[in-house]
Amino acid sequence: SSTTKTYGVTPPISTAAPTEHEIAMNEKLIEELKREGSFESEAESQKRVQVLGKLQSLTEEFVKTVSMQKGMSEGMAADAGGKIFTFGSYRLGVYGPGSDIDTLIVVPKHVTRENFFDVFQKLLRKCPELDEIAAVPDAFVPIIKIKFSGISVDLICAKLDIPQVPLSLTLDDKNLLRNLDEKDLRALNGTRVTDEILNLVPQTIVFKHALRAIKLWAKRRAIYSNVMGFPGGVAWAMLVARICQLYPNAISATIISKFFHILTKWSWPQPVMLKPIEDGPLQVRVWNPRLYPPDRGHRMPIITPAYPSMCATHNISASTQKVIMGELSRGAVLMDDIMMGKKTWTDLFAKHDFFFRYKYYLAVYASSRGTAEQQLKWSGMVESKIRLLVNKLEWIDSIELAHPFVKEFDKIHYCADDEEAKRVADGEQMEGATTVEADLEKAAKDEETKGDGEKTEADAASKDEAEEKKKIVVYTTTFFIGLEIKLDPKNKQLDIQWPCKEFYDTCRSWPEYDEDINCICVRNIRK
Ligand code: 3AT
Ligand code: MN
Ligand code: MN
Repeated sequence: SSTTKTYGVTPPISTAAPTEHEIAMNEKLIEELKREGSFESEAESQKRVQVLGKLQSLTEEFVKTVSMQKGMSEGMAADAGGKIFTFGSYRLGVYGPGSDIDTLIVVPKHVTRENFFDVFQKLLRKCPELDEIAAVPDAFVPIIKIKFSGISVDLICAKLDIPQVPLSLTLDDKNLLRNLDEKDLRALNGTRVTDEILNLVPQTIVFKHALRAIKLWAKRRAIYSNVMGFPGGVAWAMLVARICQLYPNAISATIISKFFHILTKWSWPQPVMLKPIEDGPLQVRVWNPRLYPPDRGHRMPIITPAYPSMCATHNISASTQKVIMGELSRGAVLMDDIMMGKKTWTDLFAKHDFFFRYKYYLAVYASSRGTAEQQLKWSGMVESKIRLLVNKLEWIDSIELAHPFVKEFDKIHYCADDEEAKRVADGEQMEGATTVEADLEKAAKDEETKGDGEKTEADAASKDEAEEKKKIVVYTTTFFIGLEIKLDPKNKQLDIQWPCKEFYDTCRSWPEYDEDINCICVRNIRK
């Protein structure tokens, strides 16, 4: 079906229908996506639908229980309702076999977040389908993570200022946001943004297949990670959606080709938007570079469509922008060859060469002498600061590019004594133990052999019995940064003391930092 409606902030570039050749290329694309394991089986998808059905019933039971506890009659309590929504890859229709279901539970005003962690959690624990459960009530977005009938589900909760939440409720009305606290607003945002994106694309199927391809490409090229300063899932979705708006009748293969060509020529920092930015009823900031100086610093702004609009790519730095633009150019060249039959889709999805591309690398070692849990928290905190280190490195004259790798590498070491533990934590060279060079090489190998975006089990440095008897356990997480250097011929020294010092100070100012447990250090490697 062809459409002439205008989607987005400018008229379409072309409303042409696909050619036979484009249709054939599209079929090849779907075949390739299937080969890559992008789609889940029909049976598995059915299971997801059943899980969601069960979660909807549990939500109604939850709201009813709390309502009756608060003195409502059974009839009124049942009418209080409760409804689940989804967001993330499941809602966008781009989920694969390993994806979770990101689920939002919306409750009426008399049901609290405390009730969610108490009453709802108890209901979940009574279900025979429940395999695992972990509640994180003090997270930025409070969450219950479960495995249910073998499927991972992220559950978040939002309370609206209305007495009843009927099944017919939609979340598009921005007046629903009145009188909510920040946590409720954050919980609602994911669903409101994904719903809007889907409403703003001309053909959902075309969008979904194109987004599957772009996500696969971005993961393979190692440019998919919001924390590390690349676009994340929502940002990539909005970019694909914008191209769909510009070619409303095109097929996915064409959208992908246009994606690379349009985005390489885009006059950044002109923002990518799916609709005009709206004003609304809250006292909150809406993205506006004319009003807010920090918004002027966004290099590749991609703006969320739901009120209050925000920039989904504020983490992009000068370096990661260069890397992204390089990948987009590669894509544009390849797409021309693919469309002409000189290359195939497989070539587009080829793996990155991060570990071979640079002569200089930095290895950031975050380590704990303690429990795996302590290391998880510490390394997560350090990960969130890598961008700051990258920004500081960019200030050094001789550093042309500081390219953070999107994934970290975990290891467990069994050490005989204090001295060994200290050296391991520092990523120091020593006989029989780890060296930075060896770690880099191992990371390169791991990347070649492992699947996309898969987080792997921490490697034990040594597994034989004698080693395991060693008393001290040290967990290390290593982050790599590739450096492009242009050394001053008069002063052939690379001095990164200042950025590292600043980075150490930031990490060590973490409230839970304990110098007997946590260690942070940066080492450089010249290949
Ligand atoms: P998968 O198919 O699940 O791998 P996804 O795009 O659904 O891909 P996630 O489930 O990790 O990815 O995230 C879904 C959304 O949840 C994306 C973002 O809006 C929100 N989100 C994820 N992680 C965080 C976080 N740490 N803080 C805030 N929001 C988050
Ligand atoms: Mn998800
Ligand atoms: Mn999730």
